[in-house]
Amino acid sequence: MGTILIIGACGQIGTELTKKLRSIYGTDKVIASDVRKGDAEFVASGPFEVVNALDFNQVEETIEKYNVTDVYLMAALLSATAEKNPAFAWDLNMNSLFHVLNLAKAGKIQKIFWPSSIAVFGPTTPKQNTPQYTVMEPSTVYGISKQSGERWCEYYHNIYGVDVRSIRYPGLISWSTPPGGGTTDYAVDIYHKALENGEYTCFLSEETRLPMMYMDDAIRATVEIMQAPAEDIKIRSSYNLSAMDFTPKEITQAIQKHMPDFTISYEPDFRQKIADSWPQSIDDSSARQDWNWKHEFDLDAMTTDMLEHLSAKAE
Ligand code: AKB
Repeated sequence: MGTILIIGACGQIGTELTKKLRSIYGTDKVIASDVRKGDAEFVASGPFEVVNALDFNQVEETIEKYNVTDVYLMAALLSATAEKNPAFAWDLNMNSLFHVLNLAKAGKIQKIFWPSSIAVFGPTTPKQNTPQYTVMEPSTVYGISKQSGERWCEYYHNIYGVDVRSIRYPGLISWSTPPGGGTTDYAVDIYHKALENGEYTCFLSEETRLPMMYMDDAIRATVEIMQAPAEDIKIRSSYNLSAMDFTPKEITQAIQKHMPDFTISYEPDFRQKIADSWPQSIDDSSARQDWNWKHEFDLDAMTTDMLEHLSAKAE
């Protein structure tokens, strides 16, 4: 394997993915890039390039400069932010994908990872244990872009032989990097506010159930799908992926096991409608069968780990 390029490396997933891939393949083998320099310590921790994912020439030049073989395209506008800027969200989420798919089609890179999301599903999708193949009528700009992207990934694989691999991430929860404008962000914020103030006002209602995953599991899944033999990756649109699902009320109860005085109140905003259009739980049996996916963290294990790390960080 040659060099890896991560586009959107300063975001919630990109930061942790960069660290993980560097620990596996070596610091010099993993080039972090983003549209602007993020955290100074992160930028100084290994090779970093300023790359605008929408600038085809810049992406191509970076790939040539470092003999890149594998690209992880993590740049995207998430669900809540995308609703505020639909035209830019469509431009970024689609055209950055076309750039890397076309570079792979031209033989300039060998392998692509591209994240999809549970947002590809919509209000007409079965909500419980949502199957891999089902009705998909997303009602958000983000969901429409991710569903279209999935179709293009499969097309480039079938027609041009491009080795592109993808996961439909659920909501991701991490202690080290803040989330970037999603509907599931409350499940990160709640831990911070519990430790800072002992109370939290949630922008979703107490019974809103959504599929979620701890970042450690999400990063491991990303590495594992990319390391799997090509013939094991039978789905070239995107794989359903699951670990846990919970409501704001249930995550509150999990936190209260450690902090009995923690309280929550509810003030649902525009993100409630987005959450209501998404599945409550996901059937990921194809990922488990095809490339041996297994999650490790449930709600209680994640809550213990989050509170431990965030408390240590605050000291
Ligand atoms: C979001 O809430 O937009 C993301 C996602 C589920 O893809 N976390």
